[in-house]
Amino acid sequence: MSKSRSNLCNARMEYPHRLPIALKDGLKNVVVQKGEATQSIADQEKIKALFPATYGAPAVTFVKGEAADVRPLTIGVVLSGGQAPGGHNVIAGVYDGVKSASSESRVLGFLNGPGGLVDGDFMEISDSIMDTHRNSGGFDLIGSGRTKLESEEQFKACVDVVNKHKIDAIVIIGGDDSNTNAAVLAEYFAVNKVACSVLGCPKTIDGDLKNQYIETPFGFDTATKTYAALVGNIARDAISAKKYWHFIKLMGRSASHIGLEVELQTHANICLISEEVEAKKMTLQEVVKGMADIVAARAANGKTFGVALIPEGLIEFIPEIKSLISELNDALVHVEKEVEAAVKVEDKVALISKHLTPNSSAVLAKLPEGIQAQLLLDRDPHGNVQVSLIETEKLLIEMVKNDLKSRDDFKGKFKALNHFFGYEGRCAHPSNFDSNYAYSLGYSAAVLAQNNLTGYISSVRNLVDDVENWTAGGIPTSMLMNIERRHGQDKPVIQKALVELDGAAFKEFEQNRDDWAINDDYFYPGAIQYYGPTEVCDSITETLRLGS
Ligand code: FBP
Repeated sequence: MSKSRSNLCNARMEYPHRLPIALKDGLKNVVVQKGEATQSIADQEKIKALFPATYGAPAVTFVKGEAADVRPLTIGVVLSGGQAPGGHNVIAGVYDGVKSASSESRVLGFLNGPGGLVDGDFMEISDSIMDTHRNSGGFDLIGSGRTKLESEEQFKACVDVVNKHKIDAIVIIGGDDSNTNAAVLAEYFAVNKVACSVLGCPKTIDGDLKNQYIETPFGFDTATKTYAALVGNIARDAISAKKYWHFIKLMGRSASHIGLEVELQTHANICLISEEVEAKKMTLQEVVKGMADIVAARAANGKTFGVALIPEGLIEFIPEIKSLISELNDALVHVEKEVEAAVKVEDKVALISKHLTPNSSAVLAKLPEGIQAQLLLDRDPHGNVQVSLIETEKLLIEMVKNDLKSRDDFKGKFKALNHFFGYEGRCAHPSNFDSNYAYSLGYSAAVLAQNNLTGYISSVRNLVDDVENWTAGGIPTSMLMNIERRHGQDKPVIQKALVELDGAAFKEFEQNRDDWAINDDYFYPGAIQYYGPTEVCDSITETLRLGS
């Protein structure tokens, strides 16, 4: 990174990331306290059978004390899945952690995701490389990827790499699918007596990797603050110009955590929550009618403008489309090649429809051609529909327009613009919160490695308090797992944490949404503040503050 390029970049490298009190004096002065044995979130018997060597281990907490076995460690780090602000700080935490145990410790960064681990493709991290990436956004230091680790061949290749380079631990920094990779690899190593720990760190802007031990994944704080700044700017433009409705799709995959958090930070007029749509079994037409009612009510008050937030995964939660997607996932396993080879969308639809129930086939037929094509696209390597490519915001604008046209009593104007905020937030410089949090997660992974724990994910808690009072430790990754259908098969995967409709964050939105829909109570949070008054710079997300 060139010194002359950006002052903020340079200034951020100097930001003194902070640690919880238990970790402050380095690995020589941390000991592990073991808690109760754990179990998986669901499907306990099946998960136990699939993870016999790593299942049920206790959650652990770190406390100050003289560590018994401190030795130089060689740790391999992998960045996996979508970018999230703070990734470089996890590596910095691992690096500083193992170096605090011994200056002979080494950190190897595997290139471009789990594929780099399989291929033995890595770079060694040095002081100077590390120092030019501290507190910076992006995953460009070593790159990322979405390779799924599942074949015997891949596992054997990992064993060879680990043995060849005498690696003591692999730390996989990723979301639900990547940490599933980590759990499966940990189990393989444990069963095959490979003396190398496999650990995870909870990363994802989506906010859906959490339980009582993981209060939030890193990246969510910065990404939501970045989107909230943009949404606030748009709201202010809307209320200034008074001529457009802005339909904004927000990244976040299945769960609506990002949409809900941005709504709480900005008070946009409409915010759809996919989990509510599913719980109320709403059809697409009902979702559209609800939006059109708000547009019409505002128009009746002379307000022909507004802001609507749409979660990226909405379409997957509309019950009829959810069933369609699940049938498509199973059917595509059999006719993927033929569907791919067909040039026209109508031919693709005709081919796949033969494998669908009459209901799903009818639902698919009614969707606009663009959405049909997007639903038939390749799944990602973990079997997920690529919802970021589905243009729900455009679909909703068209449908709301048609709904309003059909109303005799709607005399207003409806001019709508579409936006998609996703990639804009994934590589921002991490906020103070994410800088400290990601660094602490990495440091905790170093402690887990030093204590030969495997199949664990770093857990740093009490995040509503000052950093010093955060508690650090780890939980067995198997705690987060359940069985789900992927690529037409039942697989052990980490369960995505969805928005809880009885949680405090959703309740806060529910109590205020009618007011925010009609009255313009917009908040304009502005850009992320790195330096200045602590109540501004060190603020936490509304989701954490409200407690869900
Ligand atoms: P993960 O953190 O689970 O990898 O996903 C992050 C994410 O940004 C999702 O919100 C989004 O749907 C997806 O990645 C987009 O994937 P890609 O980067 O492959 O376009």
